[in-house]
Amino acid sequence: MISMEELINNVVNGKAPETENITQSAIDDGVSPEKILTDGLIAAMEIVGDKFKKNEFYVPDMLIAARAMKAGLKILQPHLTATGVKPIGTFVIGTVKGDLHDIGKNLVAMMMEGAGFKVIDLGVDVTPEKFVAAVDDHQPQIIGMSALLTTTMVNMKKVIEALESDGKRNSVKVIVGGAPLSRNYAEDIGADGYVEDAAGAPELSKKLIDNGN
Ligand code: B1M
Repeated sequence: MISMEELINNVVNGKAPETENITQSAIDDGVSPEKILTDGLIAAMEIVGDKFKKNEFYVPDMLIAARAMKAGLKILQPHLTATGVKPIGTFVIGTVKGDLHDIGKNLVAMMMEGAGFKVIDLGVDVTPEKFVAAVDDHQPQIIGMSALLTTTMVNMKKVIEALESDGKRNSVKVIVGGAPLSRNYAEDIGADGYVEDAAGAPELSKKLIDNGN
């Protein structure tokens, strides 16, 4: 039986092929995808972050750990997302300008897809102009923004302001998330909702769509 400790060690040490194999073995052993995600992959990134803070890890170490985590996520993806479901709405997501962290954003995208949303992923380092253009192009019900840095979370407000000055703010709900954020911060910048983890994004989005009708 695969242990979560083994999975964590391989992610922390940036071993992508091993992470992929262990994730697959855990699935084969009947471990739930949610447990593998939370107690394995996400737990590993917390350790990586702590090591970075203590100067035991540097940027390249974070990068290879992220690559290993993504290898595990690739195996988990089909187990976390449903297929063939008629879209219940369109969701545009991106990591805000200046920010290159994409694992949390990718997870939110996966969860939303799994819940039956059509997902348009704008990627990382997304400018306010790109978010506004995506509203024109895709007419989403919800926009999601992710930020992992205290220096970039301020750019979420700029997106909301850009939507306002373009007359689009009332046509779309905005949800935000990411480690440095809080519910208060989300309210302060005028977002419609905040969720602490990716798993909460579909429920919040459905609630916002229902309230909007
Ligand atoms: Co960076 N990094 N990083 N990093 N990195 C953090 C975020 C940091 C906390 C590390 C630390 O100091 N302990 C720190 C930020 C400090 C701060 O501002 N408070 C930091 C720093 C400083 C930096 C650089 C500035 C380092 C440097 O260059 N000196 C640099 C910035 C680059 C840039 O973006 N411009 C940098 C670079 C990088 C890498 C590129 C090397 C790499 C990212 C690779 C990638 O994403 N492809 C990286 C990594 C891997 C991390 C840590 C270790 C892990 C992040 C992660 O993927 N976590 C991170 C430390 C940590 O978080 N423990 C750290 C797992 C992921 C699942 O969690 O993204 O939080 P997270 O998503 C969560 C929730 O936040 C939520 O759902 C997820 C859980 O279900 N969520 C949402 C996220 N977005 C959401 C949106 C929603 C809803 C929920 O709705 C729309």
